[in-house]
Amino acid sequence: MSYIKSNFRHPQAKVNELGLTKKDYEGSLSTLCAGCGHDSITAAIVQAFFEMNIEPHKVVKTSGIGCSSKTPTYYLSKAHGFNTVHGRMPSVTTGANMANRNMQYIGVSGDGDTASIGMGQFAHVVRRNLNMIYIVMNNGCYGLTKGQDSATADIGSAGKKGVPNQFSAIDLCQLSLQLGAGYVARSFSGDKNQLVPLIQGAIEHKGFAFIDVISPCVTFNNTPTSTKGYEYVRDHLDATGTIDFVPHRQELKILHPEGTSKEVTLHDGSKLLLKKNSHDYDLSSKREAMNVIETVAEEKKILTGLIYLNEDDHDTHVRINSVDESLNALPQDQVCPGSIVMDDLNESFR
Ligand SMILES: Cc1ncc(C[n+]2csc(CCOP(=O)(O)OP(=O)(O)O)c2C)c(N)n1
Ligand code: SF4
Ligand SMILES: [Mg+2]
Repeated sequence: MSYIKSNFRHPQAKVNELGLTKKDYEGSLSTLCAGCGHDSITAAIVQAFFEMNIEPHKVVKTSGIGCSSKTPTYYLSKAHGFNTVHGRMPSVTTGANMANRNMQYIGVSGDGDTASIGMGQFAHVVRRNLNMIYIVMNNGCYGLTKGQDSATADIGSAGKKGVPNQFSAIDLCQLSLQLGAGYVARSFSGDKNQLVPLIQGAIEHKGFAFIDVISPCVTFNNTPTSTKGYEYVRDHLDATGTIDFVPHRQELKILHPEGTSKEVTLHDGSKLLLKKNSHDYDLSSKREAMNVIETVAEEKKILTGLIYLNEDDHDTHVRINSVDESLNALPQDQVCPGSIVMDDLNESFR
């Protein structure tokens, strides 16, 4: 069920380069619990796309099943969307992307949707390096079905029922790194300043961009004994550094005086400015990224920020050498080989 929002627009509301206001990037009113971290991630997605001047109808938003997977209803109402079966968001997004590579793909999922029922699909969409943003709204539980521990719940962590989780957690950033993702980041729903530029960097990245966002479930997993609750997460954050996104046309010096930041140039010439903290390692080194995640986890902290970036890898379309045009733009003789070719093909399998 979704509720209709008022259409009122403040006459002086800020507009972007397309003449659109932030409201044009929103969706229906959220029906999630008040204070749910997922709503903050929705707000960050709205802001990121608004600031990047992306036409909403050029976006495809997909999701699986869960409170997290309901959120596409709350952003980009003019985008194309598909709310798939539980854990099947990757395959549906892959199909859409294969049919039309000229759209911006954003899939959102939950820790249950990704790390349990959808694990097989997740592994393969990463290794194929599909050009998409994949956001996991990670609350360590199955929020929609009343808070059971998920596969990302830390061992010993206890939600509302007070029973400590017995099993070790899957770290989705480590897994993505191992499977070959070129853009790996982690953030916290309560840190919009960090999350918005991370989403903007992911939009520009050509290939699979993974963002694990710790997003507390206020109803079932926000207790003092839970390692995914607001208080615990706030007290245990350890960022790789601060981050700013600079669109390709904007002057760098406006944001940072020279010498204080490390620049990473993205595909279209946009830049990510990273002000490193003590974890000063080579972002393009998978080994070093793995090492820093492990080191911070051993200190019982949560590493956030951009963790790994490899801009040189080829996305699925380059690897399979597919056509540039979307399939619906191709003439009939190119999409249909004709009965003679089909007969020959069938014959070759006999
Ligand atoms: C095939 C199938 N199995 C089980 C369910 C029940 N179910 C609905 S949502 C969900 C888990 C949701 O957890 P998560 O993906 O972490 O999302 P959250 O609600 O925590 O945001 C489950 C098991 C289902 N809808 N479909
Ligand atoms: S049950 Fe938890 S995850 Fe679901 S909307 Fe409520 S707070 Fe959010
Ligand atoms: Mg969850």
